[in-house]
Amino acid sequence: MTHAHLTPKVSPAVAIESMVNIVGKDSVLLDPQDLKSWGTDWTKVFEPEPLCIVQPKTTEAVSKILKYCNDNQLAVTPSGGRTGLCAGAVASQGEIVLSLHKMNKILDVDAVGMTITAEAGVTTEMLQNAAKDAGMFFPLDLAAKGSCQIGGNVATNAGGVKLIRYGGTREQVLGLEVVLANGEVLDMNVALRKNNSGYDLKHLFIGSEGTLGVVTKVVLRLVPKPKNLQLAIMAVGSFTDIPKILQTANASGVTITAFEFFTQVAHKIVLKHLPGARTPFQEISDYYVLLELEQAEGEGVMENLLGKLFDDGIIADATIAANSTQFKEFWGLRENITESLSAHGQVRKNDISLAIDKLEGFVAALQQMLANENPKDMDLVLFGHIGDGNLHINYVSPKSRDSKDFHSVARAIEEKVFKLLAEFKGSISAEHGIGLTKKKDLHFTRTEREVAWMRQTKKMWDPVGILNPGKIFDL
Ligand code: 2HG
Ligand code: ZN
Repeated sequence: MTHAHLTPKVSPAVAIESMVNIVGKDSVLLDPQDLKSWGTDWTKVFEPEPLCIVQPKTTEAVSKILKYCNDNQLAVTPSGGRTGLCAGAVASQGEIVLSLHKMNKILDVDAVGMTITAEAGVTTEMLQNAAKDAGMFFPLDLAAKGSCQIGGNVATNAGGVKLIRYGGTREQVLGLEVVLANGEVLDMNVALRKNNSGYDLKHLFIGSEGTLGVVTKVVLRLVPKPKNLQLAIMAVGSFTDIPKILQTANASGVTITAFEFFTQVAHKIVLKHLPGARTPFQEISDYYVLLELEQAEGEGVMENLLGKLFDDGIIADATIAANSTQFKEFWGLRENITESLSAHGQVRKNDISLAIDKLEGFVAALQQMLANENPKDMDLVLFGHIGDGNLHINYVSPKSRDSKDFHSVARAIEEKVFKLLAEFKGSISAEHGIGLTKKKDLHFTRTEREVAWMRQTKKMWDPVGILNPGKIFDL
């Protein structure tokens, strides 16, 4: 299988041999098991079928690989930690998977300029640890941090749990080195905080899902270590109270570092599947909010805020993490939702966003719509980075249910959700991207003219169309 617009000029065997000539035998994987696991991401709905997996160790090798593929019209799927949730790194049509995981060196930590420079295959957690060792903080934080790689974070403009305080990946990137489809190495690597000298091209590659170039090196900003972090988990009776908590917290002048929520059903599923998980509450509640904030030593900022929320009747119950073990436990109740849902059943995912002031109206309309639908054998699990207006909706059915039937029922509801979302001017993807799974829904969020300009942009940077073909939109 190949992509319709690409007619390879060489046979598969010759293409593989050429890859071996560039990176060596040890760095080209052909074993069926390897093809299966390196050819897919966490989406798991497409059958992986890559031609081979190539693992270069240098930018120069990436350049040679892309030049060869461009000259010979071979499709390439760039690959990071493969933790994506919309099939952006899936190779199901004979693509060459270009894995950056052997380019995994931290090149520099600058404590004065507060920057860190790394190759694309470095994991997010390695960056966090390196920043910590140097007395600073790398603020990108997501549940997949142990596996996902900074090149993939950049390519998908990953969001995560600290976006409310520090911004997403885009806000952390100061410089990039990118290899273009024709093999040209584009150096946009100057680590300046201010640089208004013409178009800032690096931003085009951030969030482009590997369709415009391959990220090989990244310069990121670091920030001072946050002050003494406080974490509270709150039980809330109605969704409408959640924006009120945010509003009260903002009005009291605290520095929020995370504001997450999940529903009762999400909580129950985590308690069932996460070994050792416990609920901090006596009574079950419809919604839970996790609030993390900074406070100076000895200040009672969190206590005061919770006191006010109780007095105003906004929250029903709350607990503050008393030590680092509890801190991890509370975060675990949120961060393990995705894995617990996968263990629990078959899952279809939405990752939507709305302006904060539209959240309440949208969720009320959504709940009304779902009450009318009342789908059999299906839970709709809501959670997410609600402080940024990012709502994850997961449709979950028992594993025993026929998968086709599950997806067709879930799809019918999903379409209604997207239509409603468009009325509220929201986005069908807040942070996970479009990849393969959400291509057909791009029109809910982007105008025809926007997509036309996206296509023009793609044609300019990758005229042959070898880079991650079929992702975001078809050519
Ligand atoms: C999270 O916020 C991730 O935990 C995954 O973005 C969300 O599984 C999901 O839908
Ligand atoms: Zn998320």
